Amino acid sequence: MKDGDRIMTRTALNTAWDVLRVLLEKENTKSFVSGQMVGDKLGISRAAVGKSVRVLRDMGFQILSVPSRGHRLSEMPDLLLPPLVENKLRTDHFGRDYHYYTEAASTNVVAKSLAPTLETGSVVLAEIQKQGKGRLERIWESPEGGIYMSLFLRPDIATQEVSRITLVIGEAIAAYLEDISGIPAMIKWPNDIMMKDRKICGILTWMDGDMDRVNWVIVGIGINVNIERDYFIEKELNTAGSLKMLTGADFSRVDILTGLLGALETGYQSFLLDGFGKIVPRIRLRNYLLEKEVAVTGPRQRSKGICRGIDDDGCMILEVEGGGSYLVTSGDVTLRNSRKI
Ligand code: BT5
Repeated sequence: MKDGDRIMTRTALNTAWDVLRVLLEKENTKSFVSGQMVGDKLGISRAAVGKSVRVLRDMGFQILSVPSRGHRLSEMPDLLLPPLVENKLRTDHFGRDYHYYTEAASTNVVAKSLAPTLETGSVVLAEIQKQGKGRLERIWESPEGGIYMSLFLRPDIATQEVSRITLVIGEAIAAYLEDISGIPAMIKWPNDIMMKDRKICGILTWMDGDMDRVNWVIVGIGINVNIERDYFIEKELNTAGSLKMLTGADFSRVDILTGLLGALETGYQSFLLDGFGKIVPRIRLRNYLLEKEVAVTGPRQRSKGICRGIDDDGCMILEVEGGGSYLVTSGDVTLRNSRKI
């Protein structure tokens, strides 16, 4: 993305996206459409259409323009622009209200600031994040080539149930990533998705509510898609991985984003309609920590033991050293004796 778009007004961008929408219409991808026709459709001048075409070219679109015939889209950059996402989205709600940024400090922070105006299924997405957040003030590195989004939800559930949403979303992400890559995807309780022992995706859930009711939940999702191995080496993220690194292939982020939003919508609806109990067995099958030695750091304590499973409420069953087991409701889990890879 060029610097130009940062100083470009929203209106110019919105017009460019409208022109792109027309060029994306089925019949117009196969043949030329005249500037006059595009202009008439949008109620703008031919010159304004020409300007939008130049804006789109600057973003990386290849558009053939032939005098007396018009314009035709020939190649598209892998950007998550609203018209490209709309074009492939097959959901009822998720992603229909879509807030796109070429760059943001953190999409969770943006979503929080927009909260009063957002609804269930609203998505805030940025191509890169400058201050991507992990849990406990940690950093989520967010270079070009990843997907950084915050999904906004207004679930009618009790505050104690919010942590289940992280697991429900995690299960849907894991199943989807496994499906498209052919590589098994596991959930490292409570918020990481692991493939081939590498962290491919992290989830950061924020909520607002009181003792009785949840006002909103923001599920921040970061997925490493087309990020090179060298990037992780440079950042000393020894156990991070990307789909590209594990498969050797480049993925279409638009396809992943839109497909994933479909999977997330289905998973979330099933959670609301059928209940968490229906999803727990699938979460258990993807338990990356099962029978592994772990250290859990909670708000007040640190315990060591072996993960013996996940209970019906989504808590981790920890068998502690010296016998006895207890349920961990939240916390930060590290693998003991794990090799840096
Ligand atoms: C997480 O935290 O894994 C939650 C990450 C959530 C990121 C999304 S992106 C969209 C939304 N907006 C935000 O600002 N955040 C959310 P945690 O479990 O605390 O893990 C953080 C740790 O993961 C770091 O301390 C690093 O060790 C490692 N890490 C950082 N960047 C990574 C990356 N790109 N890939 C894999 N591991 C990474």
